[in-house]
Amino acid sequence: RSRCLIRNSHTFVTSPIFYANAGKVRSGYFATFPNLFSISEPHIGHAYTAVLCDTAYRWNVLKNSNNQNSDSRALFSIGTDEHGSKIYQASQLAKKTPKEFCDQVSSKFSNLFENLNLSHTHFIRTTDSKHSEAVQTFWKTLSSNGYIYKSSYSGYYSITDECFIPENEVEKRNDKMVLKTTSQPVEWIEEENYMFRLSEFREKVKEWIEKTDVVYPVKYKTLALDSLTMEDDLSISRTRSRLSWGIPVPDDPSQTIYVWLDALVNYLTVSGYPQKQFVWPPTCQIIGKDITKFHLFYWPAFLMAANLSLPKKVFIHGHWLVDNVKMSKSLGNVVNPNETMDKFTSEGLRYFLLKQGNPSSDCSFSWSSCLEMINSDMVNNVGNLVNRSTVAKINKSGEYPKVESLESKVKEDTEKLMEMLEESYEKCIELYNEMMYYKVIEHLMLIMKEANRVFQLSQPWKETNSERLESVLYVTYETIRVVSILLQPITPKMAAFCLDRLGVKAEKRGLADAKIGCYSGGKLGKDRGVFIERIQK
Ligand code: ME8
Repeated sequence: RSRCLIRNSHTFVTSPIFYANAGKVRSGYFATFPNLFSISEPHIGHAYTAVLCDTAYRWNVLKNSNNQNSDSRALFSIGTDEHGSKIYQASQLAKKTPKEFCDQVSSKFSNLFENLNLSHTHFIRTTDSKHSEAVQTFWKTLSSNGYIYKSSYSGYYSITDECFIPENEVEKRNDKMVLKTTSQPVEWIEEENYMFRLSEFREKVKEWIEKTDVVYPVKYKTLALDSLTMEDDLSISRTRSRLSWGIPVPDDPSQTIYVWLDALVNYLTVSGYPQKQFVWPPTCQIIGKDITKFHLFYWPAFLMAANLSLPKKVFIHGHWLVDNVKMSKSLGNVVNPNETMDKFTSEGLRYFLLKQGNPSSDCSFSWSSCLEMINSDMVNNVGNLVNRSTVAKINKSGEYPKVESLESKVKEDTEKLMEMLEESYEKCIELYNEMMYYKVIEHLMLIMKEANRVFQLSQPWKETNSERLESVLYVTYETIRVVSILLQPITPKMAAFCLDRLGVKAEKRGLADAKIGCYSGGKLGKDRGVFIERIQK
């Protein structure tokens, strides 16, 4: 069947799908979960991945608000990864059927995403029937293109990571074979199953990683290239008697499809595949560094084998620690994002994760730095200025003034601020495109700081000269307006609150409006008090 792919300038951002037991052990940072915190709760690292994806997506939508001709199709997918031995075992421990167990954990993730105010267009579960259909069609394509064969396979398998482990990465400890790096047990598997001709793609994938700028930030190129070294062909099925919780191989129900093949195809399922038309390829796939091999070796190899185009960008991020130490059961320090939001609000948590989160390194969560950051940036730097400059006592007419030329004293005082504002448009576009959100925030907060300084210096509450007062208010509102428009992908609710207060209409919040002087003024919006109260220790 011929397929018509859509290859225009669509936006298609993907998040990894989260294991429905939420408890993967990650290179030393996350051991198992503490008693207080059940094994099936999403944690702060998951919240970070999700918020990063949401901001990438919101940025692309904002950017395209400038471009009338751009393809309006915009997809953002996220969801839960529900098949495999690990989930099956977790369901047994919880004394539930695998489906009941997955329903419960999956809804915890979808609640978290709602609380975080994510704007995803697709929430996928790998137990959806539409997904089984996509996986089986994809399998048949790989098979008819000659990349699948049957063979007897033997090797070590890690259930925690759901992948095969080469012999040089395991060792015997207390009579048990374990992974050298994480001490997780591995099991020996010997069975007939289906193999994918992965080795045929190694060179092509290597060239793709080396010659394009698909891997971002660039420092992760080495990690991506290192992950290409070890594999021979890849076993892509298990006998059904050993693994029944998964999608059956088409035309051979005695075998179950390997969970990573199943999971990776989720990106195709949400695109509309295997229908005639589907949105392809993803424009930005965001992943944590621990799943690099799967996304930058297996995935492009599968796509090449199926004659489908490769993702345009794969963005990799580091891991979260707590107070600079690993989260672990013994330390009892795993951070639950819902508890964090109870204290700091969802916008507060989004803001903290994106400001503290430098994708190129591991990041540290701390309650005290979260509190300080929110109080100093969101409450003081942004919130206070919005309130102080809009109160009726200072702005008696309730108008957003339109000033053609600034009063001379104000002009002098705001020279630096105006310069910063003028630069901010290009600068933020560049930083957003690089997905360096913490730098966007730093940049915008410096502008707000300068606006606060000027406001304080001008003492508008004492001002009797109306021209001067109008000029100060004008510059202050322009700063808040431009900064808020540019903050929309990061803290959408706070940005909307500020823009509402200034009376800026919804259709005047596009990227093109984020320039000083392009607003025609008007009535301020209602005074709705403060956006976020000072957070107490
Ligand atoms: O790997 N800090 O699922 P997962 C930052 N189902 N990010 C973290 C983190 C931490 N401490 N812990 C986890 C899987 N993550 C597969 C994906 S996609 C086809 C299948 C991130 O629930 C992790 O890096 O173990 C990954 O990107 C995401 O959460 C899901 O992890």
